[in-house]
Amino acid sequence: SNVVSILDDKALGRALTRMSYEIIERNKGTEDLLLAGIKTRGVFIARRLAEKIQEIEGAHVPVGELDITLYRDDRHFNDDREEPEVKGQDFPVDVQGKVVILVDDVIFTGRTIRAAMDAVIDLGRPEKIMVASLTDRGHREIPIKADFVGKNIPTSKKERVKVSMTECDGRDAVEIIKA
Ligand code: 3GP
Ligand code: 5GP
Ligand code: MG
Repeated sequence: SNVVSILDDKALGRALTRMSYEIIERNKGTEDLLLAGIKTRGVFIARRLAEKIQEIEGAHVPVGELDITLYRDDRHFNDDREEPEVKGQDFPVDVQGKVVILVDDVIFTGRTIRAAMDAVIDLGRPEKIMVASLTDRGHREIPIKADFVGKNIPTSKKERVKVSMTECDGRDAVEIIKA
């Protein structure tokens, strides 16, 4: 088959639980944390992390949303591709002085995270920006790394990582779609 299962619902849940503990440990608690989910699935992942942090620490961590999309779908096959574009943001609190954790489902070239960093810095001066991604498929084109990763997935450039979240896909799963 051209579909390979990487994480089932239980494994995906455990990965998010581990990431939640790592976020708390690295920040010595939850003070000044702000999770910024990148639409679409990054927002659901950010909300799940916030729920788990609430269960673990009994602390409320606000979740904001960043809407970053590309001009074209074929960018990965086009040398003349365009950069990710920030369409908007919705933050419940000021980013000033906050530890802003950008949250996405897949990190690939790193260009989406770069655009997200620009958008956050435009809003104010965060104390720190960190990156959490459910998966890292490699192939970075700029020097950006994720601080918290659910699963590293070595891929070829032609393969696709399929992330399904119950909130929008009816189930939790990570799969590789072979080219
Ligand atoms: P997301 O909004 O939840 O991240 O880009 C729109 C959707 O297409 C994304 O959902 C993502 O899951 C999916 N997708 C699959 N392959 C790619 C890719 O190579 N680039 C981008 N930008 N999106 C991809
Ligand atoms: P980057 O900007 O790092 O190249 O890609 C990050 C964004 O592109 C993520 O938000 C993700 O939605 C999308 N993306 C890139 N490659 C994949 C992939 O293989 N699968 C999925 N689901 N999304 C991808
Ligand atoms: Mg994404």
